[in-house]
Amino acid sequence: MRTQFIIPIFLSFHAASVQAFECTASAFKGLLPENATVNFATAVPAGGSFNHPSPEFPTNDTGLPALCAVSINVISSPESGFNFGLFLPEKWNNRYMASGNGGFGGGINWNDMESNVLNGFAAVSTDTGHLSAVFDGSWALNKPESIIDWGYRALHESVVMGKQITEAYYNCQIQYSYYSGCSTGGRQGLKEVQMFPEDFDGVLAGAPAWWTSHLQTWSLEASLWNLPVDAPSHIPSTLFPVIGAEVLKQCDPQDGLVDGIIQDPYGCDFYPEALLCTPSSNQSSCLTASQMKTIYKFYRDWTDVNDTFVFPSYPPGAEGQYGFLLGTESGVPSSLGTGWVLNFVLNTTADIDWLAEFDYSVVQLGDSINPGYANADDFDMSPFANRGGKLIHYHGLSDGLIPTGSSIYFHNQVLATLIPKDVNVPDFYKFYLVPGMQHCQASVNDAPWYIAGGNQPFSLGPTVSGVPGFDDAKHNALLALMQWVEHGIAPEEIIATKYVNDNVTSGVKRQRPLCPYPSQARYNGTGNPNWAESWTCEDLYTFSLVTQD
Ligand SMILES: *[C@@H]1O[C@H](CO)[C@@H](O)[C@H](O)[C@H]1NC(C)=O
Ligand SMILES: *[C@@H]1O[C@H](CO)[C@@H](O)[C@H](O)[C@H]1NC(C)=O
Ligand SMILES: *[C@@H]1O[C@H](CO)[C@@H](O)[C@H](O)[C@H]1NC(C)=O
Ligand SMILES: *[C@@H]1O[C@H](CO)[C@@H](O)[C@H](O)[C@H]1NC(C)=O
Ligand SMILES: *[C@@H]1O[C@H](CO)[C@@H](O)[C@H](O)[C@H]1NC(C)=O
Ligand SMILES: *[C@@H]1O[C@H](CO)[C@@H](O)[C@H](O)[C@H]1NC(C)=O
Ligand SMILES: *[C@@H]1O[C@H](CO)[C@@H](O)[C@H](O)[C@H]1NC(C)=O
Ligand SMILES: [Ca+2]
Repeated sequence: MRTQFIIPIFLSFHAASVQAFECTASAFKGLLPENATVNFATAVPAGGSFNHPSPEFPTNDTGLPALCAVSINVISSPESGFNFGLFLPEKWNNRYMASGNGGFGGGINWNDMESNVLNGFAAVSTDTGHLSAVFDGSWALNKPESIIDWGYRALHESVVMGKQITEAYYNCQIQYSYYSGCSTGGRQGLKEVQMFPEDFDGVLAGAPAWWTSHLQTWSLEASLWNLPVDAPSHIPSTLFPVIGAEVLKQCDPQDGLVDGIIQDPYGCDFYPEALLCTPSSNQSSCLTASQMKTIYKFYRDWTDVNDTFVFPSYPPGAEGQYGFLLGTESGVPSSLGTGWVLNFVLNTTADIDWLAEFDYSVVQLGDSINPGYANADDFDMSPFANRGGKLIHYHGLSDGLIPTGSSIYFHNQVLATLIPKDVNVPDFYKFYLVPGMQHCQASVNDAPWYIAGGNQPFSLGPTVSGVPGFDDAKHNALLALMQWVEHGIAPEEIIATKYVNDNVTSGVKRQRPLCPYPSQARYNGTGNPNWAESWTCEDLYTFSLVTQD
């Protein structure tokens, strides 16, 4: 039988104190400093909808609990400003929760705010100072102040002002403050930990786009490896599933169980030459020797002039999603790369011949400018650790947008920075890899991925919150974080869930533990592999030395 872990639920729906004022714009106005104005304040009844779609978050909220929805505009410089939103629920759990954004997108994340307000949090999010879709960076052209808002300022200022408004509204202090976000949202969380360690007691950061100046240029470089489309080395996107099938065939069994899931893709000994065309091969499902050279680039770290490490590779197993960047049939490289170089670094609308003109010097220029101070690369997170802050970081191992290796690299840099300072890193920072999970959510071959991280609940439906059926600190990464912050109980394994067809009403397909890095889940050889208890976290790096003599 499935073990039910009995963990106290901390989300007590404590009735809030008497409200100090009504949910009207004029009531909020009195609380604001001179640089801020109220866009609106609207009472939403229980079961109500909230329709403020943006290019980044086009989906409306439905089935909300009774709350006060507030939107505030803040002037951040003579030429820039941002908006933030608050959901202040009638039944408040005395906690505050901020959500993040994605890519270059701009919009208040009312969607994740709904997931959070359903659990009783006072929820906050910012549009980061502009409106745009996730892949569109054109807003940044010659807007250095807006880039700073996107880089870190809008979130921090929103969090601080939002806290003051929340405490005034309930006439009661916030007990704990949290953050949860993925992708750019993960970067925003790490940036907060590094620059403003007082803002949050706990941060849940997924698939962080933390190394902006290298990640965006890697997106461009990886596109260019597969261009031009008429080069013999070009791999058409119709071959990606063929490569993915060969990766799965080779790497799935190497973890000890053939189940469609690659537990350790970077540890897989992948032999791509198995894909080479022979004269008798089906010529539409094999690779030429020229195409093989492109494959080698995909699965190797990007190193450049003087063997400098620039960025890690995709993990084998991300082929289902890497078409986002490499499906370059149009001949146009990824806008995640070109959009950043043009609008954030070079400040130009010039028509650039990327194959001829892009090289490592652009990465170096981006590093030296560090637009908006967006890079979350201050690995000395000891101020956050010293104030008792807790960080949970996770990344899918089939992420085809942000190579998982960049999170591994981040984690290792933190160790290299803090171990010599005698900081016990696992006391404040836990890192989890999620086998089979794609970018932030969803997975290949029904791999368990759901831990109620940033973006995840809303992706399963507007009224989904927590981990339906298993809403405890063993399965819900946010509850694990809260238990760590509020009760000092550190998470070890976190059990990820896959619902049948990602439909929470259809029951559970599989569950499997995610293990604190570098340990990995191993099938214990007996028991139903779809059950978490048939798996054990093994520390593969603990071994005893055998000495000769
Ligand atoms: C969201 O609400 C807006 C404003 O009421 C409406 O125009 C739009 O059609 C809604 N979108 C969806 C997907 O329902
Ligand atoms: C707005 O004004 C307040 C109060 O003076 C200040 O603390 C805050 O930093 C300002 N926000 C921005 C974005 O300039
Ligand atoms: C050749 O490979 C393609 C792509 O995988 C597949 O659709 C097709 O059915 C194969 N043809 C034969 C004769 O097996
Ligand atoms: C590569 O190394 C050479 C010799 O040390 C140095 O002059 C050059 O600046 C280096 N190039 C880069 C891009 O770092
Ligand atoms: C682009 O603009 C930013 C902000 O004004 C500046 O720091 C940067 O140096 C500019 N880039 C170039 C290549 O001049
Ligand atoms: C989820 O499953 C339920 C019941 O099986 C069904 O009614 C519902 O339409 C499904 N939802 C989606 C989004 O497919
Ligand atoms: C393996 O899993 C089975 C079924 O869940 C369980 O009964 C057994 O104790 C486990 N064995 C080990 C060695 O952990
Ligand atoms: Ca496997």
